[in-house]
Formats: sequence, C-alpha cells, structure tokens
Amino acid sequence: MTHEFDTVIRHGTVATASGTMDADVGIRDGRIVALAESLGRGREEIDARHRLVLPGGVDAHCHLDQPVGDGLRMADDFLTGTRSAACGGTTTVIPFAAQARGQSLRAAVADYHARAEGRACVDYAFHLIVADPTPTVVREELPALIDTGYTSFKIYMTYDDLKLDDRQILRLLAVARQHGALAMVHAENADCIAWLTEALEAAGQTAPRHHADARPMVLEREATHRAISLAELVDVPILVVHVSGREAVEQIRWARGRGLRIYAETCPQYLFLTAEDLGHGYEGAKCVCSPPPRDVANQRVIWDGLADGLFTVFSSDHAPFRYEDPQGKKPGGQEVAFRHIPNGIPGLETRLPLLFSEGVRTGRITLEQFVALTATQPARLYGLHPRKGHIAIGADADLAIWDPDRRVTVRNEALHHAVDYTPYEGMTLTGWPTTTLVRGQRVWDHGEFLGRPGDGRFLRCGRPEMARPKGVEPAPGAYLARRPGGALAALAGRADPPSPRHG
Ligand code: DUC
Ligand code: ZN
Ligand code: ZN
Repeated sequence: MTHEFDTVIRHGTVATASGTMDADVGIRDGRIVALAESLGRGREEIDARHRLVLPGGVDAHCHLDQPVGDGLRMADDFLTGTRSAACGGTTTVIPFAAQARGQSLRAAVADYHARAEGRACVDYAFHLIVADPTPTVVREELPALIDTGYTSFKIYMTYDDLKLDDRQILRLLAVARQHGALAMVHAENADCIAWLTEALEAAGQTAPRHHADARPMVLEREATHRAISLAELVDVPILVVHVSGREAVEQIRWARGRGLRIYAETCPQYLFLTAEDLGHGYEGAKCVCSPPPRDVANQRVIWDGLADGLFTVFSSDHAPFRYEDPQGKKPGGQEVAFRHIPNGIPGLETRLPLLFSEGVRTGRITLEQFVALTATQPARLYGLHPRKGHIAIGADADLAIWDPDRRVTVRNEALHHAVDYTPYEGMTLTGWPTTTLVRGQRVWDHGEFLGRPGDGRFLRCGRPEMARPKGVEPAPGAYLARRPGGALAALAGRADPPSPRHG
C-alpha cells in the first residue's frame, strides 16, 4: 500500500498565531506539505481528536553548557537541556555562544558548536554574547559571523566580566544597524548594583533575599531608558530581554509611543515568582536570577503587557544551576553571600505549560497570542521564519500536540533537565504537550522521551526583518551610519580615543 504522507496528524485543532482551524496535517520529508479538512493516508497516523496541534515552541533565550568560570558549571548541556525542551513542547532553542574577555568571538562560536554537536535533540541556533568588543571583533569578526547566520547578539549593562560602557554599546549597535543584526540588551545599572551590594554587605545583609534589594526596579528602569536612548541615537531596533515589571515596561511603552522599534521579552519567573521566593533562608538561592522577581502588582503589569502586545516574545531564560552542588548554587559547597550565588533558574520544560495553563486557560491571553509569543514571533525576531515557529505548507514539521485538559502537578522528579529543583514545584497546571515532533520525528510521546542526541540540527539565522532600522527622520547617529563608508561605520571599530580634557 502506498502512502501519500510519512505522517498524518488527524482531526486536531490546528492553531497558528493568526487563527485556529480543524484540519489534518500532512508531513513528508520532515516538512508540512498539506493542510486540509481530510487528507489521504500516512505511513504513520496520529490521532489528535480533542487535541490542539501547535507549532513547536521556539525558546529564544536559554543558557546551555555556557562556560561560567569561578569553578561553577551549568547543570544542563545540549543533551539534557534539549531533552527537557522537547518534553515541554519546544522544538527549537537559541542559547548563547559567550565570548570571554580576551577571547576571539570566532573561537567562542567554535567552542560552542563543539558543545552542541552530537548532543542536541532539537534544532538550535546561537545568539552571540559580545563581552570584549575589540576593533577586530567589531570590524571583522562580528560582521563575518552575522553574514554566516549568527544574526543576534546580547549586550550586558551589568556583571563585571560582561558589562559594556555606553560607547562600546553604541559601537555594537552601529554594527547591528549596518549588518542587519538584532541586539538584545540586559538592562540593569552595574554601578548602582555594586554600590548597593557594598552597602548591604557592610550591614551584614548577605542572605539570598538581599539579592533583590541590590537590584531594585529603578536600576532596571534607568538602564532600559538608556538602552532605548542609545538605540534611538543609532536608529536601530533592540530587544530588551527579561523585563521584570512596571518600571521597565513604562520605558518601553514610552519608546513605542515615540515610534521607536523597541521589542521586549519576559519570562515565567516574572509571572509566577516574587521577591518573597528569595526569602526562605538559603533556599531562596534557587530563585536568584537577574533582574529579580518583583511582587504581585508587577506580575499583573507583565500579564497586561503579554495581553496587549507590549511583549514580543516569552522565553524561559533557562540558566540551570543545581542547588546542592559545589559548582551550583552552593559554590564550593558553602552557603555564600548573595553576590556569589550564580544567577539563573531552570525553565525550559515548564515555560509553555505555565503560560498555557495560567494564560490561555484563564483567558488572560488567547491561544493565538500564546502561539505568537512562544513560537512565531521568536522565529520572526531571530530570522528563522517561516521555517520555524509556524504551521504552513513548507515549514519544518516541528509540532506539539497538546492535551488542553490534562492536569499536571509539577514535580522536579518528572522533569527532564539535570537540575535538582524547579521553582514551580507543586503547582498544578492544566494543559501539557502529549507529543512533540521535530521535523516530523517524535521526540516526546505520552511520557516517553524518544529523541536522539545529535538529531538536532544547527540553524543559520537570516537577517531579521524586524531588525531593520526605521530610517525615518533619522537621529544624527543614523545619518552618519547610513552614508556609504560613513562616519559611524568608521567609528565602529576604533579604539577609544583619549577623553576630552577638562578645564
Ligand atoms: N541574564 C540572563 O539573561 N540569564 C541569566 C542571568 C542573567 O543575568
Ligand atoms: Zn541577562
Ligand atoms: Zn539569560
């Protein structure tokens, strides 16, 4: 008997970012080749009656096997991290190839490829982290990497080993503009954090809960405003990552009101955790992340931003450190002062079920918004559309089949990451993916992980359409940048000239 398709997913409700339909999905050679009320036979048939068929999630912000130094180590590598992603309905991840100071950006990328190859179980692309924007990096390495499919990079405004000053940020934004990349910004004011940390330590206030005291919202607000202003000067879009609450949201709304292309990301920790979760003795270290979780009123602001379109993407910011681990939240086996606790919480597997249960099931956001925030828009924003994050003819058959009524109480022992806790332990959620397919292959099916290390493919990202400058009523910086061989281009790679003298 001949089959028209490799696989047919039958009788499901197919949801995209623009609507839902009752349809069969026909898959051949790893791609979606037909969508119709009723399709011919497939070699494999999946019954999706009473199920939702969604694009597999695109988690555009997660950290896997990223070198962190200081004797610390991330718990998840590309195998355990992507396994966990697949079991939570995510089919593409975009973690970070991080440059260390003094390291070439190309070397950082080569090292990161070696970590992923042969281990990833879902498809992956890389963002870059630029920590050392030397003239060679800015003039040669970064443009060459953008050309070859690494079209987004993260800029830090905090952390001593990563932070860049405004002039360095401007240079990188000019490169993003010139070469069509998207800059992502971690917006917190480093000097203010350092000052508050010193004061808290002097007062003996070193418990994990003081991590939140050292990073109040005003510091996120200031840095967000500054990042927006720098982007306006250069006339280039940016994405503000992991927005935590009202103060940063207000800055982004203000920027949008001015017609600037400022995109925003938020994460589960800002919907489901508060600063009080840092307050249970040293166990609070489990919820140490930056920016820190805020309070219930700020959670509402984030929900509003998801519902009204302020947020472009919803990512996990999975940054996995084990709690009972001398390379994790207890460095050297000790309960340490908050400044030494590695930042980050796990969330790759729970990202989608949390938002589905508490967003879609409660009516806070629509199913279409859910798909847009978790799959379609991340793919667009990072140059993976229309291949990823979308159900359409020709797209990769990356799909998650959801039981929208399934009740699951989150237990870390049932998750598939290598972290020894989840901040969401004991939450009961409604809705969970029963089956996940990557390019037509089942990687998660009714409680069983079926993926194979090495089956995940590296994705070269295109230049994102959303990263295009406005090019309207340009700021002076933009004018300079647009001229062929213009002044801003020339400045991009220059070493710092001496500062003007005073007096
Ligand atoms: N920023 C991130 O994006 N992830 C983890 C920690 C941090 O500060
Ligand atoms: Zn960050
Ligand atoms: Zn992160």
